[in-house]
Amino acid sequence: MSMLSFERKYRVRGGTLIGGDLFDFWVGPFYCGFFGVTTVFFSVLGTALILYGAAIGPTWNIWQISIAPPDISYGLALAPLREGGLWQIITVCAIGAFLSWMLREIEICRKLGMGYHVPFAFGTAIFAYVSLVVIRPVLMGAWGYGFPYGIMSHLDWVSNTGYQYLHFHYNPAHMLAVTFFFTTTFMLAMHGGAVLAAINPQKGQTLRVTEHENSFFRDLMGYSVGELGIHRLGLALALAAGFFSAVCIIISGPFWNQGWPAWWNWWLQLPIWN
Ligand code: 07D
Ligand code: 07D
Repeated sequence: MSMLSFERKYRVRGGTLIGGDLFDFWVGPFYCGFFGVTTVFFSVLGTALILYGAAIGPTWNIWQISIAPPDISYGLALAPLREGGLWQIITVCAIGAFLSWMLREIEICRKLGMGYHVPFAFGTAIFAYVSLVVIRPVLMGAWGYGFPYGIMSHLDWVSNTGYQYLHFHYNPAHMLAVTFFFTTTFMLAMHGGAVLAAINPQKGQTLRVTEHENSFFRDLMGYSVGELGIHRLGLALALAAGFFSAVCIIISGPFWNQGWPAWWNWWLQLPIWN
């Protein structure tokens, strides 16, 4: 059975959240759906506005193009296009496109009768982005706290924002996020390695199965999290990385406005040291 005829069996009507049958069709291998249309709309408009911003800006150098948010003095008001208004509309387009993509994932899950794990995971990435350009700026009282849209300029923003808190590594939620990111890659490397070692044998060698992977880890360290468990663990670690990233930036400013090293003074003030 070719892949396409196999897929055709699952390409059923229904499961849409909005629009009924109107956009319930496929373009080649891609499902359309109402949210496919809105994704295209927001992405095309957002990209066109970035290109417009580049055109009225000083450079076409891909690394240096930057669409900056409004000055802090604009607060939470709308700014003129050339003074951050573009950034504001592009932000709306970006959030519109990301949410549309997530809702399209949900519709596909509904059609296939699958769980919502993938859209939930993407939702965590969207939450991290929204925490940077909406939640924290609103809590701080100005859109100017959002990051600029440029390949190098957004790195400058991360560095500058980090140093405003003296030493961002002392932010406890940043510590958790970093640890979860590192653990995610560690676990993925172990899992990828274990699967390849078992099911991708050299020519002439025998294929091994999941039980061999389990036995490997039981032999190695007395415990294997199991076939389903490793994927639960992977998802949980990755989601925690994104979640604590969002937390670490939301608390920087709105809930803690000194240097992060000073946050640890509670440790020095513990009564046991007296
Ligand atoms: C591999 C999936 C594919 C996605 C890719 C990204 C664009 C932007 C823009 C032409 C893992 C596609 C890129 C569509 C094109 C123009 C104007 C995901 C994979 C390949 N960053 N960041 C990068 C974004 C933030 C930080 C690279 C986006 C925060 C640091 C790429 C966002 C902070 C470093 C990029 C975003 C931050 C980067 C590679 C949104 C904290 C690097 C990304 C929407 C999160 C690295 C020059 C990658 C680099 C890098 C994109 C937000 C920090 C350009 C779309 C503000 C420290 N970021 N970033 O592989 O080399 O992601 O930068 O929030 O060192 Mg960034
Ligand atoms: C926001 C991206 C969302 C993406 C979406 C999708 C498209 C479509 C299309 C490819 C969250 C976009 C899709 C555009 C593409 C096609 C076709 C992901 C987002 C929705 N830090 N730090 C983090 C480390 C330092 C600082 C997070 C490490 C310094 C600040 C992570 C180190 C200082 C902020 C992290 C380190 C500093 C962060 C980023 C080491 C600077 C943030 C990951 C080893 C002097 C940011 C929510 C993330 C954050 C953040 C890691 C160092 C400052 C935990 C490992 C000490 C200001 N840092 N950092 O959030 O939490 O991904 O953002 O030194 O704002 Mg840090």
